[in-house]
Amino acid sequence: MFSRAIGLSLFLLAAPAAAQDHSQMDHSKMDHGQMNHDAMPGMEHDMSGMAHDGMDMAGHADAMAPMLWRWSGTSWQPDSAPQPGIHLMLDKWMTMLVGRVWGVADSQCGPDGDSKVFAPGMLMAMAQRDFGANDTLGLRTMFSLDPFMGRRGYPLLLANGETADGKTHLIDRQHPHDLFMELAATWTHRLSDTDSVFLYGGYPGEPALGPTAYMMRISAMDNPSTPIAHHWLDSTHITFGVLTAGWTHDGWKLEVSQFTGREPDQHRFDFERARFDSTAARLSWNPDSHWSLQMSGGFLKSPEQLDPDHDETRFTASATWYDAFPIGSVAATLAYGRKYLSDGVDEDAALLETEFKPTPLWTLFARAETIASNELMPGHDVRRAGAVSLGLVRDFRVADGFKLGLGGLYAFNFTPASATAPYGDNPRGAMAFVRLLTD
Ligand SMILES: [Cu+2]
Repeated sequence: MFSRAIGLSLFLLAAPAAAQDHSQMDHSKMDHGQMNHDAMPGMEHDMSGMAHDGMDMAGHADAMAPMLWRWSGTSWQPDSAPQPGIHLMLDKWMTMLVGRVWGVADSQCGPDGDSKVFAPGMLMAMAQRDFGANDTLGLRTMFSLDPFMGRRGYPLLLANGETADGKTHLIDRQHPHDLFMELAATWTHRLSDTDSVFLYGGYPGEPALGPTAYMMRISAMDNPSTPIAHHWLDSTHITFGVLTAGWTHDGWKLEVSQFTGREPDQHRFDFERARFDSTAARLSWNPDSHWSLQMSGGFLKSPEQLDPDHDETRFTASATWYDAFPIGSVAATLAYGRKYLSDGVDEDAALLETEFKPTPLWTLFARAETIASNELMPGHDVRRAGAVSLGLVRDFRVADGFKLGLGGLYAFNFTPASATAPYGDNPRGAMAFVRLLTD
């Protein structure tokens, strides 16, 4: 009953947000022409030398080649979303460095809770250059500091997915990510002012499935915690072997990936066998500079190391919105994911998250999630659970291009009755953190 109440309250939360966002969308269409001013602040000068003439008119940087892959994999976010990072021109190469290192003190309450101090983080370096008027090569590397926290990751009530020992499911803990999160190259060929085609290869890389991975998602960047819905939405972001072909037309993108279905194993420093046995397709649409929508579906061959006989069919849909107002900037994502396992299990998850920055040095963030999982229950019974978290960060500028932040978050968890793990009466979680990041 509790889980139904959560599902309903999420829906009630999401519906007015969606309605409100819709009115915002009409408004934002009117200032479509302003896109280039709020897109990628700090990069306008670098961009201008390389931008193609059609860019101002079309208003979709992605379709026009420069900085094609600003986020994880080949995913899109709103064109107006600013990307923090250090941008440099090195001869003909446009380069960008993004880094975030956290120190987190984590405490999860209840019998299955635990405490830990750990240091997650990510570093991303990308470079791209044009060849002639119509071709662009992009290279990207993305590293995670997670493996240094140990194979059991960190305590996070209701998190489930992957394994620490190759034998048991990791439950109520978030697994560490692999050291090599993305080593990828893209080749983009521009066909006209509005059309381009591209090829993307990653080992590891991210297939065309799901929204932008949470660590690069504009509505989640300031939250040190992984969404418990991660394995229903964007968990394929580290895949050992991805090949994607796509076509962009103005604000539309259609892409197809062939990739390795198996999730990374518990050895987080290594490279794993590329199998290219799974397929995904994604349709993305940026109707204006403030919105990014996607629908995607995939067939994953034997994704689970602990359940290798079963395949998965996944469907996701998401909408991300970003806008800047006199009182501050707002980013939000509403996402839904559903997994159909070949043994008949049907599980879904929904997420609504938002970040509000009244000034560049203050961030308020919130996330509400619901998951239906078969790993939280004995006998693999699918049960619903949920979490709502709220957080705050205060940043300080410590050097040119760098910010140091202090923050915290508090999470309320809604646990299934008679779950495998005893959760107690107050399944809450809290994190206090310090972080250093590129601005
Ligand atoms: Cu992940």
